[in-house]
Amino acid sequence: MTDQDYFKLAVAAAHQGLDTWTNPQVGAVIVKDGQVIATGYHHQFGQAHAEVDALSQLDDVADAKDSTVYVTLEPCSHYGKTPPCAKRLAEVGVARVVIGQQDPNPLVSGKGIQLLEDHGVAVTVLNQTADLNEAYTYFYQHHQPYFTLKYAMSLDGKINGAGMTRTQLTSEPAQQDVQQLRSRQHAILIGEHTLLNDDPQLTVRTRQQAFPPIRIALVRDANQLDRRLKLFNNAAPTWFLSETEVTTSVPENVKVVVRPEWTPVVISQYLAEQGLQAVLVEGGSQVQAAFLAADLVNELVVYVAPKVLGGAGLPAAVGEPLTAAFNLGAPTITQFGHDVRVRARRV
Ligand code: AOF
Ligand code: ZN
Repeated sequence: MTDQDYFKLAVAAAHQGLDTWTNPQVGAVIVKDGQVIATGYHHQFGQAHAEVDALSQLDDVADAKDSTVYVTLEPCSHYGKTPPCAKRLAEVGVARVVIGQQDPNPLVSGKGIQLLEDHGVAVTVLNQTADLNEAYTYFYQHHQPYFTLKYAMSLDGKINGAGMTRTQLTSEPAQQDVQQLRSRQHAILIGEHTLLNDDPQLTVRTRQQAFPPIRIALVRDANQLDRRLKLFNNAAPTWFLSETEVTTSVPENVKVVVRPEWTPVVISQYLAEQGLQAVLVEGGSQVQAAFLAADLVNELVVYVAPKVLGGAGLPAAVGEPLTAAFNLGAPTITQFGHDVRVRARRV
């Protein structure tokens, strides 16, 4: 087995951590004399980091002496919720650490590697984890959330049929995929029109999450909202970004934040301040266009259903003019039942 082979095992372990919100997914594998002697990962926000989880799998921690540790992210150097992992690895006497990427978090960045090297541990950085923790890395590099725009549309580019009710465009397999997509987000954001028209639940129904995504709706006046709207239920936290001060009391899971105007740039700044790294924008067409126009969209996930709705007045996927059209990178295309998913990233 090569470094690459062992490293792949660490990446696979990292993917098992589904509740790390808003910490990174990290996996670690300890190898000695060509044998994997322990595998670990970061299970949940606030719990043991991957390296320490792997060490805890050993009957005797002394077995880690002179081993090589493959870890997807630079071991940490700070006292946070747990003591520094780089120090722990040095203390148990590991000979070498192979790292997927340097930690973009300034608390750690480069300092974990330095600490290991200062203690005589050999370090190799592979720079190979672009797909893991994409939003985490983007957030620390750009100081704003990684926004994914998601919508479903007909073959003629419409997101809703006539009338004021929601049109179900895609079928069950695509809807299941949306649940997967939602489950990886820190927040799901919608505009007022979608809130009032669709009354969505915006929850992840496929699995119980320790930290479900925060449901965020843009509203002109939170006082005017009908308390029977599903976002008022306690299935997940809800934030209303309101342009009018609230004078009425709201349930415990609901927070109202007031600004004179919630433009995409103001929203992005606020959500970044709140530490939200991955935000899904789920409509409707004006909000989608506004985020595209503000050049804040990192990725588009578009489900195309084999339907033609027609109608000049129906809402289009991007409902407002964009000042500048732009190209995206090569898409990945996946079929879900009769529907097609197109995923494309900004380049
Ligand atoms: C993790 N899990 O396996 C590793 C992390 O909030 P704390 O104290 O748990 O620290 C979070 C930071 O620790 C995180 O941003 C990253 O810089 C570093 N490494 N974090 O949650 C892990 N290795
Ligand atoms: Zn750590």
